[in-house]
Amino acid sequence: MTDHPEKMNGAESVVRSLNSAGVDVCFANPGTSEMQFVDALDRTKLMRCVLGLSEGVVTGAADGYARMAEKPAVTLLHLAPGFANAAANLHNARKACVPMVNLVGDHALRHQKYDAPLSADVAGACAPFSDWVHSGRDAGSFAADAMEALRVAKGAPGQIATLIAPADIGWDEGGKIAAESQPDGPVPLDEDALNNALRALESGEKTVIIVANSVLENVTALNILQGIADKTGADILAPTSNRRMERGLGRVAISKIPYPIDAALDCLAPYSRAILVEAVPPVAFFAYPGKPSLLLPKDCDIVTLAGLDGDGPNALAALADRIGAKPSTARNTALPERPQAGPITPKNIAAALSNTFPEDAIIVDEAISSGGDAFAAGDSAKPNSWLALTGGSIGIGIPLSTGAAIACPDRPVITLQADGSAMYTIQGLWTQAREGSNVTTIILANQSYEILKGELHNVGAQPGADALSMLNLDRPELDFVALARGMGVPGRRVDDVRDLMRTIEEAAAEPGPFLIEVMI
Ligand SMILES: Cc1ncc(C[n+]2csc(CCOP(=O)(O)OP(=O)(O)O)c2C)c(N)n1
Repeated sequence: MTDHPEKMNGAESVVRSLNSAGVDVCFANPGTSEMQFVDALDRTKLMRCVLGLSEGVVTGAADGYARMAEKPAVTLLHLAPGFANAAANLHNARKACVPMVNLVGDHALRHQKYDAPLSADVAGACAPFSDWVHSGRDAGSFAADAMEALRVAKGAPGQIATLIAPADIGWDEGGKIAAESQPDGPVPLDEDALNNALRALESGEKTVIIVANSVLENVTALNILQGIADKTGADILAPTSNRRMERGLGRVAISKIPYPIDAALDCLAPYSRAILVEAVPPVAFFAYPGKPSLLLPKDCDIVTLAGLDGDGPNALAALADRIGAKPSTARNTALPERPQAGPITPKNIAAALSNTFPEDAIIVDEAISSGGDAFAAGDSAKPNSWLALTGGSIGIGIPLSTGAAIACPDRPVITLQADGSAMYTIQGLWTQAREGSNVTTIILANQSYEILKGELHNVGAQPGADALSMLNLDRPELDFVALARGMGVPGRRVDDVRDLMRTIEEAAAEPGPFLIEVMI
């Protein structure tokens, strides 16, 4: 810690200013151009520094942290190549409107013209994965830049703000503490939209209310929403992928629009009216020959009651008020029977999981092709927070759990993790071991890129040996228990459903991480 504030360097002014605004964790994978940050973090001891052994772990963990801590996460990354490794999970965070500030190191300003080995267009690399990119110019204004990044990140909706940090402005003296400033609040409710939503509900036509983002995280808003549905007969749906849903016994159960294109079209076909609350018109993940891109019927009348930048819970409260709907007290109470011994199948997996998820668990869902069957477990389990892959960029599950566990050390975290996706960021297990996180990773080991087999069929292909060899992961066979052990995480392989349930219960009750490899 410096005794002479006038001698404080730029990096320290950033660390101190961010901390004074409530930032106390930094997810990092630093290099030489970030050493002044490493030094400032060490000297000030104001933040918990969490090391990820690849940048995809860093940004995925930051995302999980922000989703659960309900405040911005901060990352420290190494120039354009480090950022490139970080980008896939930043993409997921951006789709989820997660608030995040990235500090991305760059060469010292005077060094940039020489095209040194790690030189590249840092701003260009950051742009597609950030809502805001800015490069620091001098030590004296560096902390003010960081506070502007924080302000942007905290806006409605949450944003990805990337501040490029040339090495010399971090090590130069003259850093000045900067104060926090007010983020942009949500866009106020539009009275016309409210009237149009009311008209849709009173039309007598088949109406769906599609809700996302903060509505799904807010139990009170969900009760109000269910009250509106009860009073008007409207249906409720959530998008296919959501950053966080508050689910479980005693809470309103919300169905999602299915992922497979035909199921999604069938699900939305009945509606001639749709009301969107913190949501956009649903679009298919991919285009397919002869199938539409937009999922609602062509002639469906769509009202945006609150956009992504709106306040969904407030909009629903206003709507309920106008139609005189009371919050629903109807409760979801059905726990399925505990499965008997036998193989783990698509039929018994939801019952097995819902009977074993502990109270107040955080469930991270990167189950991919098993996701459709596993999803039901969240409604019949004890109350839980359910976090999903939001941008379709696989390799998020293990990092997301790691960050969620850091945000909520007293809550057990369970990861439903498809095997192929696990391999993108498997080294996140090491961070879980090092941080002593209570995360149980359930690897759904079908030894293939199973979902892509269906996608091959969807484009009309007849798979031959070469196609299948690009989709099978059994040559050589992955041994997840051995991989986990190598990173300090104990584990077990199971193939019996009763064994699975017992192992989840034991692992979640013990502190520290554990991995269960489920052969399906
Ligand atoms: C970053 C990224 N790379 C590649 C893909 C394409 N992709 C989508 S699903 C998938 C395979 C998923 O396999 P796995 O995780 O084992 O789940 P399963 O389908 O077997 O349940 C791949 C490679 C992607 N979505 N994101």
